[in-house]
Amino acid sequence: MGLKADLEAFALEAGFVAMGVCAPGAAPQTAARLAAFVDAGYHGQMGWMAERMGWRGEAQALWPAARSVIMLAEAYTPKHDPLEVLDAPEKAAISVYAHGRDYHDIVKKRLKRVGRWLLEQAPDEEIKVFVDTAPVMEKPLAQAAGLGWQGKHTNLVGRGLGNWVFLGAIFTTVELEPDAAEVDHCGSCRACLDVCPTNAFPAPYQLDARRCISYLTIEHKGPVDPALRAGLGNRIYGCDDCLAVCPWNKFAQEARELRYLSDAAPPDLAELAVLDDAAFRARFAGSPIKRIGRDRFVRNVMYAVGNAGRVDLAPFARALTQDADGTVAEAARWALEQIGKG
Ligand code: B12
Ligand code: SF4
Ligand code: SF4
Repeated sequence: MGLKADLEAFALEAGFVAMGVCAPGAAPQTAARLAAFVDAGYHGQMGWMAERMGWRGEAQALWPAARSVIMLAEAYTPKHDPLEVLDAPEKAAISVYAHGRDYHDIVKKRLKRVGRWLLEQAPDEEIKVFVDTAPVMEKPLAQAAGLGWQGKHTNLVGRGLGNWVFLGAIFTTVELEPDAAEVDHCGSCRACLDVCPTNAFPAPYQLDARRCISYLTIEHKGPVDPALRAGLGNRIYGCDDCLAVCPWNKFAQEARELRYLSDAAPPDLAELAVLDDAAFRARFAGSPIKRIGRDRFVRNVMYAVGNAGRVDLAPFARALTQDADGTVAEAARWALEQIGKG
C-alpha cells in the first residue's frame, strides 16, 4: 500500500470514520462566501469571524508551506431520537454533541496521534492539527477532500456518514494525492430548512447565525431578543433539529467514541435552575457546556422555564429575579411573565 492508503488505515484504526485529502487551495470559493456572510452581519457577536479573514478564507495563506490538508470525520451519532425531549417542556434539551465529553479534547488528541504516525513515516516533514477553534473553514475543505457536501443546513453530510460527524484537519508539508471533491446530493429535499424553529436560513446553504438557537444559547452574550425566545422552546444548549431530520442519516456510522454518548435521561429544568457557579462547574466538568459559564446557562434555563409556562416552575424563576447577573434576573422576570400569561 502507498503512504496515503496506510495513513487512512491508521486513521480509521485510531477511531475516525472517514479521511480525505485536498490541496490547501482546493476551496477557492470560500473566501468570497465568508466575506458575504460577515458583510451581511450573520456572525452576530462572533467578532472573531471577521478577524484573520485572509487565513480563514484561504487555507494556503494560513500556512504557505503546507502541501496537503488531511480532513478527518469523527462520528457522534446518537442512539435515541434527539428531538423526543422537545415534547417534554419541563425537561432540558441539550444538543447531542454536548451529552458527553468535550469533542475538542478527544478529536485533537486523535489528530495528533495520526499526525505523529505520519511524521514517523516522513521524519523531515511537518504537520499542524486543527479542530474547530482555529481560523480554518473545515466544512468547505472537507467537501473538497471528498468527505461529503455542505448541505442546505450548511453542515457537512456524507453519503456513507450522515451529518452526525465532527471534523478535524491535519495540514502537512507532505504531498499526498488529493481526493475528488464531493458534489451536492440534497436534491429537492428541504427538510432541514422547514424544521428550523427560528427561521435561521435566509436561503438554502446560508445561515444567519443571529437567529440560530445554537448561536443564541452558546455564543450570544446578554439578553436574547424577546421575539426569538419562544422559538428556543426547551433547548438550553445548542440545537439539533436541522441535523436530526436529514434523510442521509440512514447511512450514519455508529459513534466509536463512547465518551460522547450518555444514557442519562434529560435533566429537569428545576434541577438546573438552582445551580450556582460552583455547582455548575462541578456538574459540567469535562463537558463543552462548561465553556459558557453558569450565568449564560441559567439564562437559557429561564427562557425554557418561561416557554414551559408551568406554574410549578414559577418558584425557580422567582428565586432568580434578583440574581447578581442582570441578564439572568431579566430572564427570570420574563419567565414569570410567561407563566402568568398561561
Ligand atoms: C462559527 C461556527 C458555528 C456558528 C455558525 C454556523 C455556520 N453555519 O456558520 C454557530 C454557533 C451557529 C454554529 C452552530 C453549529 N455548529 Co458550528 N462551527 C462554527 C465554526 C467554528 C466555523 C464555521 C464557519 O466558518 N462559518 C462561516 C460560514 C460563512 O461558513 P459556512 O458555514 O462554511 O458557510 C458556507 C455556506 O454558507 C456556503 N454557501 C454560501 N452560499 C452558498 C451557495 C451554494 C449554492 C452553496 C453550495 C454553498 C453556499 O459557503 C460558505 C463557505 O463554505 C466551525 C468549525 C470550523 N473551524 O470550521 C464549527 C462547525 C461548523 N460546527 C459544528 C457543529 C456540530 C455545529 C452544530 C451542529 C452544534 C449544535 N448542535 O448546536 C450547530 C449547527 C448549526 C448550523 N445549522 O450550522 C461542526 C459541523 C460538523 C459538520 N458535520 O459539518 C463544525 C465543523 C465544528 C467541528 N470541528 O466539527 N457553529
Ligand atoms: S441548529 Fe436549530 S436553530 Fe440553528 S439552523 Fe439548525 S434548526 Fe435552526
Ligand atoms: S435535510 Fe435534506 S436539504 Fe437538508 S442537508 Fe439533509 S438532504 Fe440536504
